[in-house]
Amino acid sequence: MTSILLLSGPNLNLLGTREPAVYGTDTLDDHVARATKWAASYGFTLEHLQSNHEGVLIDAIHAARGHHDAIVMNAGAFTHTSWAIHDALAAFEGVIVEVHLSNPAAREPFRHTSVLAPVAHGSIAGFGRNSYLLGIDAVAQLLGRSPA
Ligand code: CA2
Repeated sequence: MTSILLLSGPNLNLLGTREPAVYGTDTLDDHVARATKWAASYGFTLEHLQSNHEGVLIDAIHAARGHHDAIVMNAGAFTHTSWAIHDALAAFEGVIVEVHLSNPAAREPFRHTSVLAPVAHGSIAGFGRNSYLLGIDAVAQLLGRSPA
């Protein structure tokens, strides 16, 4: 069965508690629950990990090799800075989709660059609570799958 690893980076555990105008009112648990159901509609399983620590995310990417078919990742602010996550993702042989709730290109200049985008198959940004679902749609399309 196709298995997706959903990774959430720093501060995303705060979703739903602050900045609703930027990130919406859903909690991370809400997003994960919806993403899990959406993945199941394709027959995919989904495992989620959130960490505020770069090394924990890197270890999870390494552990995904041979265990997951795809990584959907919202790396939070590590998106703009972490060449270490870039290198870890580059060593993953499956599908990689970068996801953002907001549209970083429309925000502060430091958010305009993603150092992860070059090693992702593609990026979804700016669709709020639908961004994670669109990320799963992208995995399905890349794997040639349609809803069950
Ligand atoms: O739009 C996204 O999904 C981001 O990845 C979110 C990151 C930000 O650094 C990226 O530029 C874009 C930040 C996540 C922080 O989330 C919070 C949620 C509630 C309260 C405070 C932070």
